Amino acid sequence: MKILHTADLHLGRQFMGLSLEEDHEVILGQILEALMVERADVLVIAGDVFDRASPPNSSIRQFNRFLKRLSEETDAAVVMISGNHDSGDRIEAMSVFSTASRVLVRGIADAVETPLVLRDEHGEIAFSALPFSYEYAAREVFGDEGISAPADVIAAQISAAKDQVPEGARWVVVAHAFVAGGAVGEAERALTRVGGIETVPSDVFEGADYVALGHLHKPQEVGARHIRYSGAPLAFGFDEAESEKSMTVVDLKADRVDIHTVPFRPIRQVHSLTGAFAELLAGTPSEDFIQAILTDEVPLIDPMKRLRAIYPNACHLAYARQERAPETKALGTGRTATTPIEMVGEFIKVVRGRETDANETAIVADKLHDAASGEEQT
Ligand SMILES: [Mn+2]
Repeated sequence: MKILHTADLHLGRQFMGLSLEEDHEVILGQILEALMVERADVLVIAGDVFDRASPPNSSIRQFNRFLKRLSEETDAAVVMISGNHDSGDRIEAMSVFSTASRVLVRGIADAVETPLVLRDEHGEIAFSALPFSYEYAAREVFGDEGISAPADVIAAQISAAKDQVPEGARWVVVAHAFVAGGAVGEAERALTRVGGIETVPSDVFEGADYVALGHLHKPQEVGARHIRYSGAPLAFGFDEAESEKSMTVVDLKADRVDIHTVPFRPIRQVHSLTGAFAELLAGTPSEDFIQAILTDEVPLIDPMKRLRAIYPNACHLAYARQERAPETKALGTGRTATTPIEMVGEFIKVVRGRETDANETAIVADKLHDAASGEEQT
């Protein structure tokens, strides 16, 4: 049985304010391609399908198109859970009409944890899909006031799941959690709302033949070779510059798992360039996401605009000697601004050295109103 393990798609996410819709489109195509090339029997998406509970309609449509192609162009079974960025109810909605024989979609934790059972030449394989759940929700679902940390939630879900695994079947667990020992980046949101320990010990998965994890964005194993994060398909920040993203292909044999990765080929990569401004301007033009760290001693005039002539997706600029940067001139001299209009006024005053006039204030007020009421269609 071959499993293609992915996670943390974060559809709808932006990179420093730039849309990743095209990047995601290409990545989704590569998942379908890998399913076919690898002849995978099952696609696993281990949570964080979307970047937020209410993703843009364009992202929902994008995912719907992906699911349609998945069902029309492949025979793969699908096992999918919600992650901490998802609305559990939104993901759960996709389970309503799914065929129990080849699809298991779970958005909301349940005390009855029925697996998807598939067969290969070696026998049965049970897939337990454990949706992400906060502690307060799990306390209600499991009727256990003692659940006070993510480790307790997973332990309750695992215990419910284990009961339902058929005798002699191999067992695959899909979960969205921070397993102790994993390397965390800057893009992962904390899994506990009240603070405290958010990690789960890897031995909670005792007895599983493979654990397909979501949450940490770097591809990695934790605690054992068969407990793995596939990682996110795209780098979402400059802390992930130059990192390679991949899917994990798991070949589940009778008594062992063979694991290899299939790299994603993103249309835009993430680079952090350090050097003198003149050197960077002489570099090879690129559409990649660029962060420039300038080593120049003297502040430059509008360096970002000139950089973007070579690197149109340059989106962050800093000076190695940060104290010289004109961009870091502090706001907050004078009294504290209290309303959005006052804040914009303070900003304009710092930038231009004079107060806004009545006409400018009216324009600002008008734009703020449009933004607040969501009518700005640009
Ligand atoms: Mn994530």
